[in-house]
Amino acid sequence: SNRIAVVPGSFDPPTLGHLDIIRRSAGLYDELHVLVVHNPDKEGMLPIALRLRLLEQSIAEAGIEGKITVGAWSVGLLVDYAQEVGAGVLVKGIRSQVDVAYETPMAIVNNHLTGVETVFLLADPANSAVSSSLVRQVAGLGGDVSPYVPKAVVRYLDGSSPSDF
Ligand code: COD
Repeated sequence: SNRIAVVPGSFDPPTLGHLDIIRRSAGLYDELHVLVVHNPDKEGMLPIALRLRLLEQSIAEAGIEGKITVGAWSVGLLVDYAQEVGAGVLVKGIRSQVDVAYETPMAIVNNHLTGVETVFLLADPANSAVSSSLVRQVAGLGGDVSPYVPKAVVRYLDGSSPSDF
């Protein structure tokens, strides 16, 4: 159904950019599945269970938990999960032409696979420089990432040592 959408990502860690896309998607759809997908091309920093917990806390602290389910997916195609939960839409955030170039072939292939549509939301310009990889790098070098991540992530990072990243 097109009233149910999946917002997939690595969320390693979740950022304010992710949270903005999640909040805006929740305004567009009746039911939202925020899905932590294991990306085989990216070596992860945080364990999947921790990303799930940080997402759940961030969503709850933003007060938008109503119609959102947080889950993880590591076996098989993203579109298989979408079919399983009856979602007709995948939502992706677009910061720049780089994101368009990365997302376009996936959107086409996913549509060919099951007919699922991909909806692109333009990133809030305030978040257009924010990425999980930048947050990992700044946190790993001991910098302040509080302008870029939800409070739950700040609390987690404050409790860990930079060498954990
Ligand atoms: N502002 C707005 N949006 C943002 C921001 C920001 N600051 N930062 C990230 N986003 C968006 C991204 O563009 C993306 O849409 C989403 O948030 C998640 O971002 P990341 O970095 O956490 O996740 P990615 O880019 O590593 O994506 C991982 C996916 C698993 C979603 C992706 O690889 C995917 O769709 N894989 C499909 C696997 C599959 O089934 N393949 C076969 C067919 S293609």
